Amino acid sequence: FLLSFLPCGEFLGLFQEREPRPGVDRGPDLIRAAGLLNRLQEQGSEVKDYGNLTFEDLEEDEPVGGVKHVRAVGGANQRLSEAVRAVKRDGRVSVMLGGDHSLAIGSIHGHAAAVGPLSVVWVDAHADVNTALTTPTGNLHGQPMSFLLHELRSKIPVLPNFSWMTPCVSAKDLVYIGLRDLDPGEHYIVRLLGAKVFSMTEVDRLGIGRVMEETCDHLCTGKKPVHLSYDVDAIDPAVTPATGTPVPGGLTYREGVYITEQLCQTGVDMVEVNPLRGPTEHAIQSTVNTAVDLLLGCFGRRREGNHPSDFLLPGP
Ligand code: 6HN
Ligand code: MN
Ligand code: MN
Ligand code: MN
Repeated sequence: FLLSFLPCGEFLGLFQEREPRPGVDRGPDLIRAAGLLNRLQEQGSEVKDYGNLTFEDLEEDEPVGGVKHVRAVGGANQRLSEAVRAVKRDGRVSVMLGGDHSLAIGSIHGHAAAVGPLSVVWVDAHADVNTALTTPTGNLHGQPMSFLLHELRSKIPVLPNFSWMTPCVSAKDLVYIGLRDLDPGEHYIVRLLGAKVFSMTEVDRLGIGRVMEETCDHLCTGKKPVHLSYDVDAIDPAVTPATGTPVPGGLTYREGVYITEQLCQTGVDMVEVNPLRGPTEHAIQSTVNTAVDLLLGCFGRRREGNHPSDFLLPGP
């Protein structure tokens, strides 16, 4: 069980191994190997790699009411939360590389502990807001938002290794983009709490330009720091197939990148890159390279081109 790594002038990353679908722990090192740090530095970011967080395997971690790996995931997220808090105290933007999406619990908790109330933009095919009592699979990567939302506090049972955790996000400060595969309980919760949802239907109707305008209006951008939690399965599986729970009909590469260009975030998660789920080497590379491009977009890369502010035009 491990977590990994890297915060920089912008970030932090980590990974985690999970049973039904091993391999997701390899995401961070693949994203590093694809040149993320160099490319961020080339575009002007001062980057510090905080390394991988590693989590010990737990021998005794029986399911709790059907929820799997509760103690391991709870303990891992506690350490992650502290690691992210330290990155924020260093005055940096935190980048957490997963690993699966259950790690957003610690990442968002640590971010909020350091800077106060956050806006959260959750880009995903899934809403990840099942509670421990609504989950049809018992997988914690389908539940992180339920732990984070103030409004669900009374609906979350006491779980081992989660007592450190208190909710830190209000439903009015949450925007979902890319949704297309919700369980009935999740759909009920999202509607009950009134979170802002731009499902793939809204992306089709409005276009990604309007979606991002309305996202920024809704969050009154600038009021609260923004945490961008990006699940690569938000993008269409034709582009990012190497992931645990692919769903057809996703965001195009361009829509995915556009989201990153329009937000100015102080914390980012890039999760669910899983090479063992990629059918071919090309599929894995396409997934990893897309994750890198999304992160570059988060840190100032523009498709029209960029130049350093101190650029000097050479004369003859
Ligand atoms: N992810 N809703 C399903 C569950 O298990 O609760 C799928 C969750 C997928 C999580 O990768 O975004
Ligand atoms: Mn997710
Ligand atoms: Mn997902
Ligand atoms: Mn997953």
